[in-house]
Amino acid sequence: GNFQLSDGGKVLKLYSEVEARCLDWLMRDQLRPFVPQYHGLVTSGDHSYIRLDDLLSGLKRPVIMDCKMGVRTYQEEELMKAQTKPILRNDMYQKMMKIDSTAPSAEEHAQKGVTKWRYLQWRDTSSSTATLGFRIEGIMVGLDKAYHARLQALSETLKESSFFRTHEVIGSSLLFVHDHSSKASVWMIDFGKTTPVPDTHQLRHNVPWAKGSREDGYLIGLASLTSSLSQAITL
Ligand code: 4IP
Ligand code: MN
Repeated sequence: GNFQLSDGGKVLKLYSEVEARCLDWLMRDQLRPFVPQYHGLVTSGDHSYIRLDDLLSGLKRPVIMDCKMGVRTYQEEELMKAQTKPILRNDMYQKMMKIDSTAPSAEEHAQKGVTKWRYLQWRDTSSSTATLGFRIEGIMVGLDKAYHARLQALSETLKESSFFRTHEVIGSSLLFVHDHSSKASVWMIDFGKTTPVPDTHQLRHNVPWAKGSREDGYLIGLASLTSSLSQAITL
């Protein structure tokens, strides 16, 4: 996340209308205990921010892990844009080259650019996102059994949540947080690409994505993550 300022137990994150709408809903949803509490908008100069509880506030030498959830990290509209009016991104071509100089096609080498969809899709298939439904974006050192209980509780709550039933959750993370004095916890964060689906269209979250289905594979990721964690704990 692009956190800008910390503000006495709260953090200010650059405003996104999509994310603010999700947070408004989540404050009235069953999932509320699993997200940082939302304290509305703050404007400073030309910029607006959303004000959230600082999940690391009061922790000593906190240990964290950020897992990006779902079987894809691009929105369907990104695929459409790539097919209808492709915009070539040189920065994404460079990031791709840095990781694997054989990844771009001859055409992409010639253009020195790739579409955002191509880059994100390549990141998804070359990481565990496409196969396991999550990838670790930032790492911690050490595991805690309390994480397991928290993930179990989250999984139960997701079944009840009207927000979850009605939103395509893309690019959102589960943030694992603990330090040596307080209990471990897990939080859902980052809703900048999470959008409602029409009333007639409820998402299952536990099936593979097919173009147009809007499915995100969130529960595929949660199950893989939970079982990876169980294996790690018994080591
Ligand atoms: C990043 O790639 C992430 O996918 C960002 O997603 C995405 O931001 C960036 O797109 C893309 O360059 P790397 O992590 O491989 O560097 P997130 O913010 O969810 O991590 P979006 O805009 O899709 O949120 P650009 O277009 O912001 O560069
Ligand atoms: Mn983002």
